[in-house]
Amino acid sequence: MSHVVSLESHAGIAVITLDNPPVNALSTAVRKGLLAAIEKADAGSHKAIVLHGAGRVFIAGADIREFGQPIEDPWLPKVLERLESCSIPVIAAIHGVALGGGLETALACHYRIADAGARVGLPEVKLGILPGASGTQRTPRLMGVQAALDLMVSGKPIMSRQAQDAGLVDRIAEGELLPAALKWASELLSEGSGPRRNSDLLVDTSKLSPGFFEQYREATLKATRGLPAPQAIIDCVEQATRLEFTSGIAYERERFEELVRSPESAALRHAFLAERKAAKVKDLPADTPLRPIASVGIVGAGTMGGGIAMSCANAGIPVTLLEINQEALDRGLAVCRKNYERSVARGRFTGEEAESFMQRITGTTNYSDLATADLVIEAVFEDPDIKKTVFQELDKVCKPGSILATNTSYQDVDDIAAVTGRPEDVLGMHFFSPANVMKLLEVVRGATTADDVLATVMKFARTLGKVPVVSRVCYGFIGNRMLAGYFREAQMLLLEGATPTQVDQALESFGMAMGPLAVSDLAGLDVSYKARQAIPDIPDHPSVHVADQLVEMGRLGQKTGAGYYRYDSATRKRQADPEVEEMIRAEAKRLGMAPRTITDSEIVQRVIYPLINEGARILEEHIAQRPGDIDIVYLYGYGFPKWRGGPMFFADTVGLKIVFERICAFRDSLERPQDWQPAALLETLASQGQTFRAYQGW
Ligand code: HSC
Repeated sequence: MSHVVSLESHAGIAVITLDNPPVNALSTAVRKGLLAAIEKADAGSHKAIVLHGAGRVFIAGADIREFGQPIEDPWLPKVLERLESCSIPVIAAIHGVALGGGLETALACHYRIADAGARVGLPEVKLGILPGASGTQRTPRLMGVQAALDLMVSGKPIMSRQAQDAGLVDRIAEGELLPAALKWASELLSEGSGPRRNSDLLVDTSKLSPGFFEQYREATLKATRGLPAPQAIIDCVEQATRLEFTSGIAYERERFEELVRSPESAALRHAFLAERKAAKVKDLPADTPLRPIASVGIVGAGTMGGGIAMSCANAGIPVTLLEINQEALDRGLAVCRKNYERSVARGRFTGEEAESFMQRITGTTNYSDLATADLVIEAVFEDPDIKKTVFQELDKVCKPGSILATNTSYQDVDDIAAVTGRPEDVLGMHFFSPANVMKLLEVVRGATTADDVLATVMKFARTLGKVPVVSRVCYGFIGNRMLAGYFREAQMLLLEGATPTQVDQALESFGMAMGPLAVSDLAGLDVSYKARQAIPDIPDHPSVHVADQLVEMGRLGQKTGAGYYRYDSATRKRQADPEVEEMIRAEAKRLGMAPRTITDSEIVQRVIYPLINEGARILEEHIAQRPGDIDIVYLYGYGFPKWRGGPMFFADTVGLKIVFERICAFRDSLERPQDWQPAALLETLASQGQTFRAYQGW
């Protein structure tokens, strides 16, 4: 029929197979092929149709890469209308996943059978859009208003049994799916059951309380920070309760088209594709061999080591956790246990699951117990000499071929590798705290890291459920290196006249999960203070004066109940503190800086543009592979709002020329021009009218 859709006959039943690897996305070719196959099957001598997918899934949805371009005919809603109108029964056979347009396709079929392990869902909201091929109109007809809203507003898939209970799936296949679907088709035919169109159903509104939609809207608005897609989904479902099917579809189409053009959707689609791209290393051949990782050793049972151990244990990997003495080891293991207990109390794991995870973590104080580990991750104190000593020990005891990783946030991975006799087996694995929760993993590729070591760790990161991004070696790698300017400007703004509350609120309104000063209080102001004290002859920079004084006043942040803010001991809620504001004014006066009124928009530019500028330098120096990789680091490790796509994507939406000119204006108007030198790459792209999106990197 077509290279992506085939039609075969099985004893009078037409089997239409979609074969568009890797996930049977509904690209133009698939839609064309499917429409042609439906027409042929319906017009011929077939008695029923079974629709299924080749490969690992039924259909993962519309082809995300086609959004943002003119949609070619036939549109999916048209294909599905034709599918539903078939004069013979059509059965969807679902395995793997039926997501987005994939589930909408299944819902347009007359009957649905699924594998017990299949998942179905409408995750469009995560891409800033709504189900645009009848999903908002069909789901409330089949599963009721509340359940349909929950499915679409959360975007979370459900298992096929849950879908069966909810009315989305009719049967769970026993044994192999396709034979079960064919058998069911024969049964339906022998019973005389014909097409069953859910567009003929009415939405049941009998159980809806008065004001239901208003209440749902309000609750969603708070939970989704006012993003447009969830609200549009609610509007569509409300219309489904009022309009007949075809008018509901027309309304859904209108709202879909509005959303697909929105900047939020463009950013979320970018984030989806950039995340998958980041997992690929440009110069590694696809067939690079992988080393097996069946066991992991971790050196250091502190916050990071314990978190990494839990992350491995949760993924089914046995861990040996090493500490310097029994007391420190017991403390580390007790923290892991407590964290698991907390997860059980929150309902994240069952008690048995938590116990089985804990069983996978074995403690030791003896390096020789790490001898057989396939991967050892060092997570000791951030001191280069201590780290080097650990690597010398590991080099002595670990079997040949085991991968040795450092969880350093700043140190030179090449220097660490050089103390071993096997620098090719060494690389950085920079986890983010808490390591059992945070998804980002910066994989630091040293100058001598072997290809198979890098490829193995990239794959292993996915096994842990992490989002890996490759960074070359530099101080702070991608994420922390960029932070320097971000924090510098947040602190300079205080001296120039802004309050901590104003700075943090401006950035939180921009969408950051937490403002930079509140983040500093959370992390502990003493951490960076000690790091500064440890650098001999560190040049004085006024930006750290306030932070230094806070530490010297005993205000270390949340842990002491006071930092930039004062914290309520029960709720941990932050409150502005006049004592701090007075100290800031006194310090500014001492430095001869007169306070001025600063707008929220200047605050955002002053704090976010240094991220973009440093990101451009990181690209120039080939530290990051692509602008999208930098975005992923910020989305998954630093609380940058996903709906803005990351700092580099955000720069494109502002326009690189505008960003560049503003950076130059800050250079020319602020006291420290050396802090605002524009990156050469930014200047080049701005002058060429280019975007980071189009920049291919190295
Ligand atoms: C949608 O369906 C909108 C509808 O309502 C229709 C609207 C029509 C309106 C018409 C006009 C009115 N497209 O994640 P993985 C690629 S929106 C293209 O690493 P896994 C992915 O990029 C869509 N490509 O694998 C990667 O490519 P690479 C709603 C897609 O096993 C490869 O597949 N659906 C794609 O960890 C492997 O992906 C979704 O949001 C797609 N839809 O997870 C589902 N989906 O090899 C999104 C995947 O080149 N997808 N790719 O790197 C997923 O959640 C996951 O990919 C899976 C697989 C769970 C499917």
